[in-house]
Amino acid sequence: MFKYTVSLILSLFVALSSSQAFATAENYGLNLLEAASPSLERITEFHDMMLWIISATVLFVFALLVFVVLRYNKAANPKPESFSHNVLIEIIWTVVPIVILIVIAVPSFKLLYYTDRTAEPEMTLKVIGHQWYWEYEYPDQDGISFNSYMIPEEEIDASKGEQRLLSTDMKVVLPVDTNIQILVTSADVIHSFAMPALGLKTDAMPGRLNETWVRITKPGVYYGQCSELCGKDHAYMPIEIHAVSKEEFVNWVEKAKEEYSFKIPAQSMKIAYAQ
Ligand SMILES: [Cu+2]
Repeated sequence: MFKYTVSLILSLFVALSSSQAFATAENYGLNLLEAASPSLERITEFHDMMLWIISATVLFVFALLVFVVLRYNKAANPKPESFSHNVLIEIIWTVVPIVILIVIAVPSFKLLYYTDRTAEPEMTLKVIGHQWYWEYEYPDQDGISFNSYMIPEEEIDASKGEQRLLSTDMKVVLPVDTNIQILVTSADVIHSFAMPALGLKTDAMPGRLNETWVRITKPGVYYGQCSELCGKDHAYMPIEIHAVSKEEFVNWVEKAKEEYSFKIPAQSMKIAYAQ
């Protein structure tokens, strides 16, 4: 038991001290993913600040409880005082929480408006949730459009770095250091477009166009999942984003225009041919 506890504590320590694997969750990981967008950088800062405030509050209340239990129990304090009000202390325990809430609210609202939308989008990605896959459109790149399905577990090729339940057949390719407006909607039920390493989570509502934005700071592969319970295959509609340099993106667009720039997505064609 002791050995187990020590190894658990050690593994927690290692998980806390070592930085996270890039853009993917790791076993027993505790912190947020390494930030790959200014939004997640700010979310992480806010999270860290909140952790201090929460920890201090919990410790203070706990210490107060211990003090009251020890100092004012029946044995230590046989004759209780008869007063039940103290104006000064009542003002303090009203004003202090209000100040703490203001300290939290100001950066919270700033962050909310920062992540809400970007003033100057350089391109747009439209994301449409379906039961159970994602459809992507690039309206600024001649309407490149495709569907993206999860790669089934038995077809996962680990040598290519593919991840079970996360890799998709069609990847979303986006340029780094570009303000990208993301429009999110749904064709059927409510889904949620979520990318933890980019600090994104926006509901995909049928009949509504929600907006968010991202600026990816590091090239790499990023994974996300639908984060709104949307039916039986909710767990099987991951999102895979490949962030590449601007030049690589231009090259990809040229190729993608020829391959996917028609209104019937490739997968539907496959199904149509099969029938
Ligand atoms: Cu979904």
